[in-house]
Amino acid sequence: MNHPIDLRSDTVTRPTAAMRRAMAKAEVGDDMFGDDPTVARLEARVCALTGMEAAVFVPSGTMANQLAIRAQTKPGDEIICHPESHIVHYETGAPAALSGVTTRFADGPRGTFAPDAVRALVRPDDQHFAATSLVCMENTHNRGRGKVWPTDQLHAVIDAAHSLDLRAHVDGARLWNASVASGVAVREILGNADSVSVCFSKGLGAPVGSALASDAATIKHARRFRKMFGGAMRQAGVLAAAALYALDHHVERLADDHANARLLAERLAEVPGFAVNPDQVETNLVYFAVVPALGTAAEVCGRLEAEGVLVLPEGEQTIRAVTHLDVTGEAIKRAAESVVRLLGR
Ligand code: TLP
Repeated sequence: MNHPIDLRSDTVTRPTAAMRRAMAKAEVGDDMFGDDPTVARLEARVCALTGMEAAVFVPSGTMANQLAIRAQTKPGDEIICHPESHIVHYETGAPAALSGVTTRFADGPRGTFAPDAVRALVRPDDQHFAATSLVCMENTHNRGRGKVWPTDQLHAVIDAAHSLDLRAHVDGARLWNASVASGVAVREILGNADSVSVCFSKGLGAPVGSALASDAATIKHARRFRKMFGGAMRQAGVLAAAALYALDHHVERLADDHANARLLAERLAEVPGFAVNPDQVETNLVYFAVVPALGTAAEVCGRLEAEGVLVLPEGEQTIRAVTHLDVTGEAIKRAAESVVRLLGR
């Protein structure tokens, strides 16, 4: 297999030559002494984009989410999340392990939920109960097949949280995709949210890096936990330079990834035994179900790998394909042809 078309995740992108040049030129210093000017520039940029007061650069989206939880809850508290959220599904039980909190599930279509779900789940102020302290939303929603939260609904959940004295966090690993797909600026999407995590290493194509943004007191608190969790870095300006380059050059082009995802879904919809609705492809994630007669998702992924197309099983019969910076429209067409050739008979 010479050049596999890698659709496993938008995390697989490699830094471009221009991004590497920006990294090589970065001014750096020891960030633990507050000496790295490029990290400072990135954090200021994140504040401007999100409308938040302060931000902290961290190695991963997982760390950004976990700092948000640790800094806005106390051990023994309860948080409200969608059952399919990344925080619940893919962060190795970290809310319990790192923050000592329990989780209640607000369910709803494709990773979204209604303000009423929050009202129904919040615990009364009574000595028997865990104190509910934080609501987490994810936009776009990964396991919700790249769903963009309707902005009004997101704001209504934030308002409901605030009226109940809860904080509201947005996992915005792919908030850039939500913004490009909806045409709504990131800060407008966030409205009155209390904190947001954003990633530079997904669709934006940076090799490493995420940020948590919030009010100054929360970020000050989060910096302590960043150190405690082992995520405080030194000459991190080389990484921040990649993130700044990505913000300057790789945001608008996410529209290409969204168009390619749709193209892929339209082609896959023609394969008998594949269930995918192209109209539901809002951003860069394509989830499709395969009928058992074609094999399990893992078996189908194995056969596709032999054809040079890498995708991920996301359940017994479900497969995820993700479009990104390193796959062109041409490559997507070739990937779709391989699938049709292999399975479309
Ligand atoms: N998601 C990864 C995997 O962990 C599943 C992927 O390939 O999609 N929030 C959301 C919504 C995410 O999708 C991810 C990564 C994260 C947080 C965590 O980011 P990292 O991988 O930087 O810890």
